[in-house]
Amino acid sequence: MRRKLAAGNWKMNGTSAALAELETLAKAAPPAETDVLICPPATLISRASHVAENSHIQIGGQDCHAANSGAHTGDVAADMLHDAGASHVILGHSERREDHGETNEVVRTKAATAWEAGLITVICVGETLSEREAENTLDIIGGQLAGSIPDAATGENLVVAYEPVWAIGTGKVPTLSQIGDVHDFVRMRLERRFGEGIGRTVPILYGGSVKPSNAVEIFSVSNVDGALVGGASLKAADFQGIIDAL
Ligand code: G2H
Repeated sequence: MRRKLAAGNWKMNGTSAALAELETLAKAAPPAETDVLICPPATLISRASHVAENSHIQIGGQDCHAANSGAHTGDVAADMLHDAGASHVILGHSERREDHGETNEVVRTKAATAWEAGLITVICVGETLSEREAENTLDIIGGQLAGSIPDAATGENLVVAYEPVWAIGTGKVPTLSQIGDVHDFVRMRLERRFGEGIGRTVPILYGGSVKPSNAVEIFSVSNVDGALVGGASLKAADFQGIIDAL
């Protein structure tokens, strides 16, 4: 049985005061069969891990470098995240692909390094509006899956997040059938490449303007195993509403 995952991506938001929101989440009753992950900015990971200790909340990074160490000013290595208390790392978010020119190959190399460090990777894929309008969505997603996920995927080290770029932070949400089509396609590609055992175990998250008010219907779609949530993960009450909808 696949576990469900509610993952919060705080992006470049939050200083010490934001840990109060995490504290509120950590005090809530643990949901059955659902994992809860918060990915704060790198500066807060260590303290967030401390706040979340002995609770059901797991802590993750938002990116890591492809190398384990070295002369890479400003970057963070996967084993540093792990050492700071992270269990997961988000890789290949469209904002990283866009702002930092991350290619599928870069994401794949980072994922391999993250797995060596013992992290679970949340690998993001998604099409732009022009790619959707040109009816290239599944080709783009297929290429990102093939190029960004290393061969050594297991049911335990990989989560895939489908985030249509045009739905991120815009309030625009795809129709349920658009979400379902892509999630079914991702599941099919994972099963075909990694075999049914692994392919059926990997959780597939939807991301892009998920809120407490639309979470129930999004989670009703087949092969939607949870959400990667940006804006609505910043306030404990909103994110708890999404967790409760899973
Ligand atoms: C998509 C999502 C979180 P938001 O990027 O990764 O952000 O929920 O704000 O659209």
